[in-house]
Amino acid sequence: MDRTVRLIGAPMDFGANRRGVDMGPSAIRYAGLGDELEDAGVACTDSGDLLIPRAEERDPDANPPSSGEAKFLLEIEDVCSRLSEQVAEALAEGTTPLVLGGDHSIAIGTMGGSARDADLGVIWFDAHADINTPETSPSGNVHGMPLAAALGRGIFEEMPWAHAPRVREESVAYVGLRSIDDRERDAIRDSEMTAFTMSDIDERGITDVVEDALAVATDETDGVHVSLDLDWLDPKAAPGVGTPVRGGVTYREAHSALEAVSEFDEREGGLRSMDVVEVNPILDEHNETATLATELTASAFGKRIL
Ligand code: Z70
Ligand code: MN
Ligand code: MN
Ligand code: MN
Repeated sequence: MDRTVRLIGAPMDFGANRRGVDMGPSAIRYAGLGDELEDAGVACTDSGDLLIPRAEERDPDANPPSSGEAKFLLEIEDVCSRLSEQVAEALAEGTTPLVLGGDHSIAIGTMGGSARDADLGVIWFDAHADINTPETSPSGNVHGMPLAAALGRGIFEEMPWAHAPRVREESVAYVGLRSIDDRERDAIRDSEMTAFTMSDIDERGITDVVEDALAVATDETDGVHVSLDLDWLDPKAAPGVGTPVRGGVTYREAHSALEAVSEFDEREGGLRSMDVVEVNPILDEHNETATLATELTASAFGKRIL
């Protein structure tokens, strides 16, 4: 396939309460992402990193009262607005944006740019639902809110910068949920989103679940955004994440899932954008989690054993 992937680093940790994910883009590049992608048969260009202020220089609570309890929301707005421009530009130039996080709040920018000129389906590989709003969040951490922001839920309705204009609830599928707040559970039940939990994977196997998720995300859309939070995996496979949650997918299941993404892509040409988030090199062991992030990304873009 003639594809050029454009790497965009977003070394931002404003959305998480554990420092360290700002080093994710370096760790992932150091693990050899460019070479892995070339092995997968795609060309790769690198736009470098977005410039991000240091959290130490900022006041997490310097938000207008209208933004509620969301820490560093002004900084996140600034970074995600710039990211959204770069993602839209990459697509306009015929390349596929691959955004390296950073915490999961960067997905607000990726989806915003990717859904500007296309109806976008979303597959959310994550232990967490990330559907809190500033009103429902127990922590105030925006990495628990990016899907709510993109969909304009709650107070985010009044923040157009956060919206992914052409993502509909019906086109969003979660895969691998296992840590959901009560109010998030209610939000999912009252929504049109599709949620596959770890129990679904236990019962049906990863391949079937991912096929169903792809069917949801491709139905009446122009392309799919894949958001890969490394805490989706079991901490045994991915120790270097801010909030490890036991009972996640295995190394093999993760590979099959992302290979299924690329097989669909070969059939329909529909992987439009991707982000890889929440790698925390400070908590990692010998860059294992960044290396895994690299391998899984290569799988999504078509790398095979044989
Ligand atoms: C919880 C919250 C969370 C990580 C997202 C946790 C959110 N639901 N944690 N990603 N690692 O605070 O909103
Ligand atoms: Mn997440
Ligand atoms: Mn998560
Ligand atoms: Mn692979």
